Amino acid sequence: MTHEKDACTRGCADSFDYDVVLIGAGMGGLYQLYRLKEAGYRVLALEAAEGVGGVWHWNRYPGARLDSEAYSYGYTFSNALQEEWNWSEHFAGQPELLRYFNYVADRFDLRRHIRFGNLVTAAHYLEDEQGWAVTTDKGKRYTCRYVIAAVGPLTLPSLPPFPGRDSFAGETCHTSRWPDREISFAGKSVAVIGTGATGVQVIQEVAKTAERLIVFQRTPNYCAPLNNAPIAADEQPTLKARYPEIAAACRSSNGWFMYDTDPRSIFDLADEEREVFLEKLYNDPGIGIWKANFHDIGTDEAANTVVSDFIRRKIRERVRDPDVAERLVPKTFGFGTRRVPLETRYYEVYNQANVQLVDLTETPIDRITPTSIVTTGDEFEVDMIIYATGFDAVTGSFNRIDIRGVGGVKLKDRWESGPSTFLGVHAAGFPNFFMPGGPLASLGNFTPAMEYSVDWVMDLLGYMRDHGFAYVDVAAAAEQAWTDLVRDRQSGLLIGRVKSWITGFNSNSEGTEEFRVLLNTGSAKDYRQSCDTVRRNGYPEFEFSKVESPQSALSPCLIPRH
Ligand code: N01
Repeated sequence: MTHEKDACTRGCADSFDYDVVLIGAGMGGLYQLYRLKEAGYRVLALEAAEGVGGVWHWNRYPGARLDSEAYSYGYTFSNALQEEWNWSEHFAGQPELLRYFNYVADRFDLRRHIRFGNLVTAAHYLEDEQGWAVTTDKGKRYTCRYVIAAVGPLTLPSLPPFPGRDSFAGETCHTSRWPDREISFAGKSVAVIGTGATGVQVIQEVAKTAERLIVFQRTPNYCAPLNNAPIAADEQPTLKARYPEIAAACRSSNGWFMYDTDPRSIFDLADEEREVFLEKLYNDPGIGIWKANFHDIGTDEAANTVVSDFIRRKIRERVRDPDVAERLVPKTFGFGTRRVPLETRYYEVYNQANVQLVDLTETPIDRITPTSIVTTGDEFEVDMIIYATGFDAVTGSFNRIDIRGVGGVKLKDRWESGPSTFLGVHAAGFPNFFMPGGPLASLGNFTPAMEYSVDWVMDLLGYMRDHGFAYVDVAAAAEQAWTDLVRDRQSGLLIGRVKSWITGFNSNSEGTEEFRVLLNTGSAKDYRQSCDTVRRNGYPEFEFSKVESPQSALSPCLIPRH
């Protein structure tokens, strides 16, 4: 175990190596790092990957692409950045996003604060020092006053434990660990397992060149067109003039998107008007069909059925073979109660002669052999298997770290029957530990949501600095009340009754056979209101204290330089 300390050039008396150890240099982590650096904290970011970008670093699979408008997903903290960066498409692809995050890292000189290739394995609270010790898989150990875990909700891949899985002799890829090299599908028989948002994107791409594509589907989804288009050079100025308005819309909407739920009931409209409304959303760019739809489709079965039937009809119109179409039509849950994948000619793929759909509800996968996938109905010889099987979502990225708070209590144990937090950021008994965008926080369009959450953390740190505090913990009662509130909110929504990663399913790991509340699936407006009230009232749910011994005195480095 080696020990490193960032040299403080301003004569700080703190015994910690850093003021803050930040875990993760993805989209949220980079913004957090920028804010900490600007505020004068001595910060070290630890990142498992060899580069920045988080999901956009790992999910390099062909077809990976945004489905929120790029200019609503890009950072808003710097006008200069917004002016300099021109998005080439309304819904940018993974290579462009990765370039963007690398540009941000360089533009704001963030890279020198990041140690890449360091997977954090443990974070232990040091009760005497009121700080933390963080260790990595490279044998490094760092001490700090605060830990900020920006580990992302969709980080840890979920791989089905099919018998014989590792015996497969051909190439195997999980979409979220796609290798950084060109993979050709030409002349190959390729299997894709999984038809979530990722599966849909990768299937569209593989179908273009594979000799044969076999899609193994367990649950069909309600997919809707992305309607992407390039952004012409002469469109940029008009678009950029709208950036402040777009940012404001994201920060005031229900799902952090640039459009908002329609406050009317679906039944306020006559049948023909409703059809025109839905048709428009279906043909508009982006995820408006889900996020700008009538408010009651998320709570009322009858309202939801109208939209579900609309999308079902579209699927049947687009897929030529009626038997295949029926297998692609969701029947056991309503529209928008699972994540709606956005697609580009996804359904037309099933009209191609080189594509075959295997319905795993009829014939489940029995085993994998060195050359094939064997279902209970058939054997499929393949050259390559692509697992688009999702993530151990939200808690997975925390649970893989040995996080211990006061009294050595493990966060993983505390969350055994589901995560419990205050505002998604704080856990009682884990002082000076923050999780921007963590479990039970409000997520949707990720960057605006993360910017809000990071700003929340910075405001709290600023409050502490202003009052000379160096210790903060949230009251257990406040955590419980928030957890109950989020559970209540979810139980009133149709989404809370359907199995998906959002409700804690599909992690292919043990102990996930019951519904869980992982995120604040209620309105982001309510979420912001809750956070704003706590801040405005002076954080009454928190316990603060000043440092107890001169040894652990507040570092002068916590005093901002400007
Ligand atoms: O993961 P998923 P994802 N046997 O969990 C199937 C974001 N995202 O990576 O539905 C057979 O949704 C599983 O089947 P079932 C977005 O938020 C964003 O696709 O559990 N099949 C399902 O079909 C999204 O929601 C973008 O029955 C198995 C699939 O694998 C989130 O990431 C793009 C199986 C997993 O679907 C996760 O999406 C992509 C098994 N044992 C993703 N285990 C953007 O556009 C799992 N499956 C920005």
